[in-house]
Amino acid sequence: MKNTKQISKFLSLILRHKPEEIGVSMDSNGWVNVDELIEKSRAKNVHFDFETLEEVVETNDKQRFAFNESLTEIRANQGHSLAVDVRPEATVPPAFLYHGTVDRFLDGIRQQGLQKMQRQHVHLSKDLETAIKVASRRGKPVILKIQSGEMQQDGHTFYRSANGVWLCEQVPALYIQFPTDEKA
Ligand code: HQG
Repeated sequence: MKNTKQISKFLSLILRHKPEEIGVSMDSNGWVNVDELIEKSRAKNVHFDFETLEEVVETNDKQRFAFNESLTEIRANQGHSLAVDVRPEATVPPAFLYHGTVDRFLDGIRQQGLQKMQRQHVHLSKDLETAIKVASRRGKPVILKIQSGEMQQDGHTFYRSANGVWLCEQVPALYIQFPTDEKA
């Protein structure tokens, strides 16, 4: 009934370049109200409902769009010609997150905690599977359980990237649960 690709292209135009095309308001972080977007698009003869919008966000090959936590706002994740700040926003993390690494890094991590090394942030995941996959790039996975809830309460900031990766500046060793040492 509706072509998600066409809608995706239309959303790119509105959310990255020309919100004024349909007269929708956008805040300085690129967010647009979902109901307003649907309504004002309809007024310009572009018809889609919330379910279709959800489908476009979820299935988009390059994860071009994201909803806010409460699904009331939507924005493009990148590619703006408008001056908006689309850095991930600070978010309350789940109580625990995971980090997959390998044996040879454990001494360093015990001493300095998790550091961002060459990246902008330390990468953490909500599920074990992802952590295992990340670690497997380097060898036999060692999974660290991070007390992210407690960390956040103690004043550390967490971000969730558009593709679901959890990010932070560093993880002090005191918030890291190491697997029980099996060394004989
Ligand atoms: C380790 C891929 C010693 C850390 C994946 C990790 C992921 C320490 C390595 C994304 C340490 C850094 C991120 C310390 C941390 N001493 N070693 N104090 N602190 N390390 O690649 O998390 O392909 O920068 O355990 O999907 O492995 O880039 O981080 O093993 O999401 O799109 O130092 O990379 O995505 O390695 O992987 P990385 P990561 P992309």
